[in-house]
Amino acid sequence: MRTFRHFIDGAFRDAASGQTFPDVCPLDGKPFAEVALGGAQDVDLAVRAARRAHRGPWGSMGAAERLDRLRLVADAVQRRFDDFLDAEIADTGKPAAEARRIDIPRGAANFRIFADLARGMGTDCFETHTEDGAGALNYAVRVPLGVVGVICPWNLPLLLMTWKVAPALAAGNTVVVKPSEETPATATLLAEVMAEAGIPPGVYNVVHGFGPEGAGEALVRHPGVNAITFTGESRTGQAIMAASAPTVKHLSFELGGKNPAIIFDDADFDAAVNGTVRSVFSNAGQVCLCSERVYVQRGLFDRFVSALAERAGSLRMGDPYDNAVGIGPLISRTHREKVLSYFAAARQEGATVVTGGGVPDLPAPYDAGYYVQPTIWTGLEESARCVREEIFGPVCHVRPFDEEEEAVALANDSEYGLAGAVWTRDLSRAHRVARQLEVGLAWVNCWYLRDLRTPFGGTKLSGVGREGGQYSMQFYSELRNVCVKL
Ligand code: NAD
Ligand code: 6OD
Repeated sequence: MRTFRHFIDGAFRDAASGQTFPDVCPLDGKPFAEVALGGAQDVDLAVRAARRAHRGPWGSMGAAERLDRLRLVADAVQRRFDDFLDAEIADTGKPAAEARRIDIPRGAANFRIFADLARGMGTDCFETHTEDGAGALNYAVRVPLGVVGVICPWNLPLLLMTWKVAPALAAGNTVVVKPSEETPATATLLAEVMAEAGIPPGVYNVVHGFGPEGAGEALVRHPGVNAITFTGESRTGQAIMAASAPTVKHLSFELGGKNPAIIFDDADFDAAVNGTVRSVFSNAGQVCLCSERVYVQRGLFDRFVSALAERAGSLRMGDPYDNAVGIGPLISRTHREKVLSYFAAARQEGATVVTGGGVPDLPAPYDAGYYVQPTIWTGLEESARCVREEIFGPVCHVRPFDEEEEAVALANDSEYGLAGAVWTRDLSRAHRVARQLEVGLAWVNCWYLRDLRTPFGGTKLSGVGREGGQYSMQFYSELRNVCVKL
C-alpha cells in the first residue's frame, strides 16, 4: 500500500505521532494508501520551515527568477499529466474525461497565469506638497504577507489547491498546505514537482490530516501564519474565522452555494438544457458552482423538465477511464449518507421525484462505490430544506415562474450568494437580471466558463473576498507606503 507523507522543508516525513489514516477510493470503497496523520507538532515544524524559507532563499530571490521557477512548475505538472490524472482519480473517482479537460490542465495553468500577472503588477506614487516647498514623494511597494496557510476541500483537489498556492508563491510568500483528508494524493505529488522545478526547501510544505482539533485547526491558530486562504463549507469558514481572530490573520474564503439557474422561455433550448445538465451534474454535483435550484419560465417548464430528466437518466457510471462514463461517485460513504438523507427528506417534504432518488445498481467493483442516481425533483415549497440547504450532490429542484421579477426574487431568496446562470436570447434582460442577482458570479448563456483574470468569490454565506487575477495578487500581498521628504 502507498503512503502519503507530509512534505516539510523539502523532505517527505512521517507524522510526529507516527500515526496514519486510510485514503479510501470512492469508486470501490477500498483503502489504497496510508496518510500521515498531522497535528500541531507537524504544523509547527512546517510553519518554522516556511518562515525560514521566506526570510531566506525565496524572500531574497529576485521576482523574475521566482516567477520563472513557477513556470517550470507548470511545465512539470504538464509533463506528469498522467500521474496527476491517476492520483486525482484514485482520490475522487471522477471521470478521466472531466479531469483531463478541467482539473489537470488548470493545475498547470494556475502557475502560468499568476507567474505572468505578478510580473505586471504596479503600485501608486504621489507627489506631496510640503510647507517648505520642497515636497515629498510617496510610493507604495507591494510585499508578501509571509506564511500563508492553504486549507483545501476535496471536490477539485488539484485545481483549488494550485489556485491558491500559485498566486501565494508568485507574490513571494511561502505556504503550508492542508489538503482535504479525503484527497491527499495530488498535493503530495506536487511536492515532487516543486523539488524538480527548483523551488527551495520550505517554500511549499504539506501537512496532512483533519480539520477540527487536527492539522487544519493548528494551522489556523499558529501565530507564525499570516494569512489563511480557505475553500470549503460555510460552517467551517465560520469556525476558521473565529479561531483566527486572536492572531488577526488575513482571510480569504470561498464557501458553499445553493446556486440558481434561470431559464427564460426565449432561451436557446438545447444550449440551456446542455448547460443545465453540466451545471447540475458535473463532478456528481460536487462543485460549489453547481445549480441546485432551477427556475424555468412556465411556457417551457414541462418540455425542459422532460429533457433534463432524459439527459440525467442517460449519464453512464462505471470505469472512470471509459470516455462514455459521464458521472462518478460521491467522495465518501459519509457524504453519500448525507445526500441520501436529502433524497429521503425531499420525499417527506412532498417532492415529485422526476428521475433518480436512489442508489444505482452497478456491477462489481462499483457496487461498493459511493454512487447515487442523478436526481431531479419538482413540487417543493421554497421553504423546504432541500431547496434551502446546500446538498452538494447530483440533484436539483426545478420550479416554474411567470415573470422576470419573480425569477430574480426566487433566485435571491437564499442565505448563499455564490453563482447564478441565466439563459435567455434577450440581451437587455440578460444584463438586467445578471446585475440583480445577489451573487459573486453571474453566467449568461453559459456555466463555469472561466477566465482566470476575473474576480472569483461569493456574497452572503458564500464567502469573503475575491481571488483571481489581480484580486489574488492583492490578497496575497500588502502595500507598504514609503514617504520620502525631498
Ligand atoms: P470542509 O469545510 O468540510 O473542509 C474543507 C477543509 O477544511 C478540509 O481540508 C478540512 O480538513 C478543513 N477543516 C475542516 N474543519 C476545520 C477547522 N475547524 N479548522 C481548520 N480546517 C478545517 O469542506 P469540504 O467538505 O471539503 O468541501 C465541500 C464544501 O466546499 C462545500 O460546501 C462546497 O460548496 C465548498 N466549496 C466552495 C468553493 C468555492 O469556491 N466557493 C469551492 C469548492 C468547494
Ligand atoms: O475555477 C476556479 O478557479 C474555482 N475557484 C472553482 C471553484 C469551484 C468550486 O467547487
